[in-house]
Amino acid sequence: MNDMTQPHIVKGGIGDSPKRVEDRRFLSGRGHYTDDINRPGQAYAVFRRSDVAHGNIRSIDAGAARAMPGVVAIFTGEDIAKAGIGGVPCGWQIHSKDGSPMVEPPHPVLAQGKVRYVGDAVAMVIAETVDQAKDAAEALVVNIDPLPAVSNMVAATAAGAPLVHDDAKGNVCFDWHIGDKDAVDAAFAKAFKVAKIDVVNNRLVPNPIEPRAAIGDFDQATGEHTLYTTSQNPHVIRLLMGAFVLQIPEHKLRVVAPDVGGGFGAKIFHYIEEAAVTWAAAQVNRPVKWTCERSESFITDAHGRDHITHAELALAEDGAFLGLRVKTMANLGAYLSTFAPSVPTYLSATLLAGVYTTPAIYSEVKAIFTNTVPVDAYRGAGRPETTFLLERLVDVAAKTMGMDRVAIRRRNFIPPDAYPYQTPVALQYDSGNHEATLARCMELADWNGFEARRAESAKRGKLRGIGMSTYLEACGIAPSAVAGALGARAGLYEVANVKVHPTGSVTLYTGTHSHGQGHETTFAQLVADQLGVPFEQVEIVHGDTSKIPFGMGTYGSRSLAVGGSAIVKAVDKIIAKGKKIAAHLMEASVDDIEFKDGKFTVAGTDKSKAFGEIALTAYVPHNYPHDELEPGLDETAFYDPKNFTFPGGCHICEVEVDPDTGVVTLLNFTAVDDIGRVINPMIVHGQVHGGVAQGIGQALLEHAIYDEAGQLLSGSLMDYTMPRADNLVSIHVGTESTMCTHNPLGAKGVGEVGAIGSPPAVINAVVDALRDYGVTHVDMPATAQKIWSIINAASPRM
Ligand code: MCN
Repeated sequence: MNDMTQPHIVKGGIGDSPKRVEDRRFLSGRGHYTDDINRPGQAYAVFRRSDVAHGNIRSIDAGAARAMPGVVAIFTGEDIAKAGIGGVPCGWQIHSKDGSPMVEPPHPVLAQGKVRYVGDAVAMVIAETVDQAKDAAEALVVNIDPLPAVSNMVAATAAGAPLVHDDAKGNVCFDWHIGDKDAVDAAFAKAFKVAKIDVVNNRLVPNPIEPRAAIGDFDQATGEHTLYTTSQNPHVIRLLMGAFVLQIPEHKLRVVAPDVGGGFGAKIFHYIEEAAVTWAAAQVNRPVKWTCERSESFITDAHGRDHITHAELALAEDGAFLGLRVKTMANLGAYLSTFAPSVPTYLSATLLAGVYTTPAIYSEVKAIFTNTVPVDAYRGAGRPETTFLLERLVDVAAKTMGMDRVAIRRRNFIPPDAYPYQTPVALQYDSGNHEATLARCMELADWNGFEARRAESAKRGKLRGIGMSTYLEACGIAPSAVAGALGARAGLYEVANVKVHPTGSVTLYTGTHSHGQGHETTFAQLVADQLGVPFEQVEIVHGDTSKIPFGMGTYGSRSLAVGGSAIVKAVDKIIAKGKKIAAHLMEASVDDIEFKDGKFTVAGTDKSKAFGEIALTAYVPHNYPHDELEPGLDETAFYDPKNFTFPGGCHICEVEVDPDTGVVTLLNFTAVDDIGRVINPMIVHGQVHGGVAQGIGQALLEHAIYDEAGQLLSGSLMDYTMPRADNLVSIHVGTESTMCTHNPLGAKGVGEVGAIGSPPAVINAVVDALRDYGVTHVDMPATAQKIWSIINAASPRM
């Protein structure tokens, strides 16, 4: 393979920061999103949804609604059942401690018999216009006998709690564990001190700018179905929907995910609406379009996080971590979403070593059904939860031991020469240098000058705090063998098809999907750099199953490390074929042909052929050895990574708390991340900025709150606070690279690091600001009301 690890920056190549190619259309209003697509003769779907969290459907009377103007069709769960349509499947299977498989209730496309959360779809109305469909949906007479609901994990696991699914006793989906319990018990038996913490990882609503949308289209003449959908994952949607839900053979099902206005994880999954419009289009023989409204998104897009964890850390007299014991309850909501079981388990508990040499770790996870929207991966998925837990616990451990927060981290860091490092919880990290990222971040954030700044704030009556997190995450999901062993129902390799056109321009077809990450730019840089063609001559195509051989989509910061490596592999094949053509043209041995800077040269001579000439020869093959070489220059490669990639780093946050109001103001945020080789520094900085903004949102503002009856109280942007510009600060970003050792790029993922590293840095800063009040922990979000109450409870102000 190409040696990609030697830095050599050319214009538009690796390491350069050309402006994002895609921004021309986004900034000039020419983005083309699912809702911009209109098919001739299309009708509109609206879903009637349950307004109770739990209940038996007694009857649905569609008589009057059917007679309303413009109504084309009305379907209920009974129609879906009659048509033999399966439930939406889960992509992972987890086994409980006793070996029994997780309880996996089918998620029907439209509710059958029972509703299980507010937002559960009970009927689909199709009409000539959206308004007509809405009116008819409202006119449906839906009789639901309400049942007692469980809207949080404490209620769901209480004795005698109502069951969300009859076969999930105690509402437990699975009860899983990892690590060596005996070794951990032994570590605690010899501990000098034990640090303990209880943490609630707050439930989040994803809120991408573009709400979900889906259009089903059916061509009676060919029997072909097309689904246009806002998805990060078109091939996997085709696989799940075609094979499991609608039983449509893949060659008759095309899934197109055009421009997507942000996903943050919420658009990885296969949702019931996608299957519903695809099926309905064939029933009514017209395209059927559904566009989600914002309030509907709140109660139908998979939510994120929602873990409750108790953890204990055994410490030696010198501050060494001896053992870690963790117990987590994870809310899965009412049904299993596509990736849900993997989030609290393999994406979370396997990271419990963090950046530390803790020799013994044991973790238990109980996954719980509740009468709430399904919960699944949200930017970082499992890794923010573990990082928050660990980095808060390490601060508590420092306090327990009377040690400095930096010193205790340094005492326990995995040293650079210990890599590759085998953790006690399955993962083997390939590279990292935690001291380097820590030192650089402390310098950029002026950690050592903090106490003077705190004294200055005190003079103004403000409480100033500083906090850090030193994190590591696993991304580049995933080696197929590992994913398979961990319960994934598909391997997670990636595909690239590189087509060189006769005049030397290139189209790259990739199985990943860009929905804000800038792949059209960075992937073009990759190809341009390797082939020595101008960056502007490379075009990237993604998001259409009819154009791309296969793909596993974009999530888990996998696109560069896995998809980019597939690109390198395909380009290597192009170069190998180009060398054969060049050898033929220059009457030399293939072994003597070198390829560099867009030229094929006979080694040791000045004889060379430009890449464009070879491309033309490949397609217009006069004097071509047809017995040895097929015409064309078009190669496909599949890349299955050997391991995850392990980005890490240090984030430092500085805040000021107003003791009179409890308002937390961010003063400074610094992130130094190790993401291996960087393709486009500007895009990488943007990814870190975006991720940190999301982490700050979780730490200070966002919270999905259900009442006891299962109503989402924070179900609109009036009640659910997304971070706005004035909640943020200018974020200082640095990179400090150790190369990934197992992919040809040396690159690690960056898409989630900001959301993973930042929440504990913010809360550690808030707790530090409150140090004089004896506060040891603050659950997220650290709202003004919460902080004001803490301050007033600690020392009532008159
Ligand atoms: N990159 C780079 N050098 C590196 C690593 C990455 O130049 N060493 C570039 C990549 O080429 C790519 C971008 O940075 O252009 C992100 O790459 P990567 O880390 O591979 O992440 P993915 O492209 O797979 O994106 C997924 C990740 C996830 S999981 C979520 S969630 C997320 C995110 O990216 N959602 C986003 N970033 C988002 N950004 C936007 N604007 N919108 C979302 O919905």
